[in-house]
Amino acid sequence: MAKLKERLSAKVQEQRPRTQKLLKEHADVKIGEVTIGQAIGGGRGVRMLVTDISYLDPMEGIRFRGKTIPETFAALPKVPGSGYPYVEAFWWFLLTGDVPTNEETLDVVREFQAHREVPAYVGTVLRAMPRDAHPMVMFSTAILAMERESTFVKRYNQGMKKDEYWDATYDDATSLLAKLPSIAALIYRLKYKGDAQIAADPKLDFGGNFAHQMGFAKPYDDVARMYFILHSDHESGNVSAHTTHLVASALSDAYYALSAGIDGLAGPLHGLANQEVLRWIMKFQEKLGGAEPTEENVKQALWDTLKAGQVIPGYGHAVLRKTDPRYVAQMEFCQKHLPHDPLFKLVNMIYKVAPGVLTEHGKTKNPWPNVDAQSGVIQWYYGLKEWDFYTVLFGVGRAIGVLANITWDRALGYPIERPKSVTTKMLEDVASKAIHHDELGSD
Ligand code: NMX
Ligand code: MLT
Repeated sequence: MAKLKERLSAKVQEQRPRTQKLLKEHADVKIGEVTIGQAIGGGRGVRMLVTDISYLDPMEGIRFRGKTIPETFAALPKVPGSGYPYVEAFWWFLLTGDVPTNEETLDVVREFQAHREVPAYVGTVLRAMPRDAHPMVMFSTAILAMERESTFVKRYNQGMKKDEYWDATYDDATSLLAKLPSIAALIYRLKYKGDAQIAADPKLDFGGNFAHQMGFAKPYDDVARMYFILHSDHESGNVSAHTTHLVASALSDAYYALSAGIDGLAGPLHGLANQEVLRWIMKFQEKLGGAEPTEENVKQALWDTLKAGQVIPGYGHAVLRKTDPRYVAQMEFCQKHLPHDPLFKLVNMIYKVAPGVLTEHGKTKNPWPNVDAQSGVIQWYYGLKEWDFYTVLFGVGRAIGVLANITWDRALGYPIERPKSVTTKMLEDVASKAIHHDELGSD
């Protein structure tokens, strides 16, 4: 058994009694209440999901297993000659909450290498798709096409016991995750490089092999490692994580669940915002027609966007109320590696101006930038200029978090998700005090 699975098994045995005790002895204890505004308004602030893998504080931003982004990068074993950790070490850390040793990390590296090969039929499926299919459609389709590989389904059909579900989910998650960088690179080279594919290098790690198969030289391997870790998890309520969790709760396997989660990530209010940021910037530069960007013309373009009834991509957040620390981490990377890049300078200028414009506009609860405002600049600088591919990069990273989450969902026996609906008339009756909310029933 892989070292990681062994450790995870011990953690599962430790954690299960805690969840069982809460359910058995404290199931009626309230952790909040739901208002009409929350029921209509996308469940904002409703505490109804449980995960120990990451937590998002509105002011501080994300912590992975209790660690901030800089603490996470500092703690995990680094790839030799690289400033960034192995993605494989991060996977161990998200699953177990423990920082792996170098030896443990290399065990995961070998496990991923053993599962890296993408079935040939995935290429056949992707090549049969229209060449103008969006890369996110191709990514989701590739994942879904591999569903026939699911160990969970095979074992389920053989009568697997409920307390073994996590074990089969772990196997599916490992096999799927290990293939994602190669699938992403296959899509990239198929769509933009005339289908000139680059074979995997069996010696390389997750991030290193991705850079290699994409055809980008160093330090793109570090960019990839940083990018995948930063985008991995943002607690459970975001659309991609919640969708993956929801679909998996029906015991749909990891392939179905991740493919659905990726579909959610493809929305412009979620992960697609990273391509929208680049699109906005390119349109803005086109309008300038060679003139220098200034705070004044940036401000004007932001107002034009708002007045046209559109959102400023890369700004705002459903939970965060300050600059996203993932934005800061990428900004610091740019300050170190590409301080004089014109696109980076422009993004900084937008950062200077946009929060004021959005505050004056007066709608958004958070005028500060999120992860997507900065991420395209780095890709562009290193030569990845096909911005409609950017959300696939987000998707490879997000898979790490959501696959860790559904493994734990099955370990802790979380049931099928099925919140209750009410009708508009019921809300009107409660609002007018014609009935008390207790009369709506509790199921
Ligand atoms: N530009 C213009 N208007 C905005 C923006 C923005 N960046 N952000 C929020 N608003 C508006 C929002 O559309 C809403 O308007 P209305 O009342 O007319 O419906 C109002 O402000 C209140 O929204 P909030 O409560 O502040 O935000 P909410 O939680 O509903 O939505 C986002 C959060 C992230 C969907 C929203 O801020 C947004 O659309 N941002 C731009 C797209 C983006 O960058 N998404 C990426 C998020 C991160 N990710 O990767 O997923
Ligand atoms: C994410 O990383 O999922 C986004 O920031 C959106 C969110 O957390 O709601």
